[in-house]
Amino acid sequence: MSERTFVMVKPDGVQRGLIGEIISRFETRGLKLAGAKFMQIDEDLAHEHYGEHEDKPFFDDLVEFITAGPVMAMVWEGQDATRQVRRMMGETDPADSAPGTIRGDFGLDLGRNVIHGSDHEDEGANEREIALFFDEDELVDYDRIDAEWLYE
Ligand code: DAT
Ligand code: MG
Repeated sequence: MSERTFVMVKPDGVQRGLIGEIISRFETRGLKLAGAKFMQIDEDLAHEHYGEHEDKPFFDDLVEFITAGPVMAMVWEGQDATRQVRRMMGETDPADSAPGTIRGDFGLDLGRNVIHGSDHEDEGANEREIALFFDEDELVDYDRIDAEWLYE
């Protein structure tokens, strides 16, 4: 079933010049870009976005990291998009991520893992995160010209 998911190139990915490479992977996979915003996350948004981790010992470092520089926030759409993006990202820790995944190809350290994607095991996380970063009118509805060659 086609769905939208929230994806973000984190400040380390932006600073390391990986935006294009990461977008390219999702594009060539066949996912459709529905929205994009190059932005700076402030403290409040960081707390809301990572609210589930508020009680974790790494929370302060996580907030500091995600607000340390601009991010590329995006919405990608397609069949099973949330789970497929997570599979392309790899594991939370780049050190455990298989080569060929984004974190496995571009990261080494848990605290610098390049990319965020909505958790497919957390029901509705994709919709919640999209709403946190995007207004409805910032998302675009259109067809990719290759859609009939991507889907049976
Ligand atoms: P993911 O980003 O794969 O969804 P998560 O939601 O469990 O992982 O955690 C959010 C971020 O917090 C993760 O990208 C990196 C950081 N993080 C997670 N577990 C950590 C830990 N044990 N120590 C330090 N940072 C951690
Ligand atoms: Mg998560």
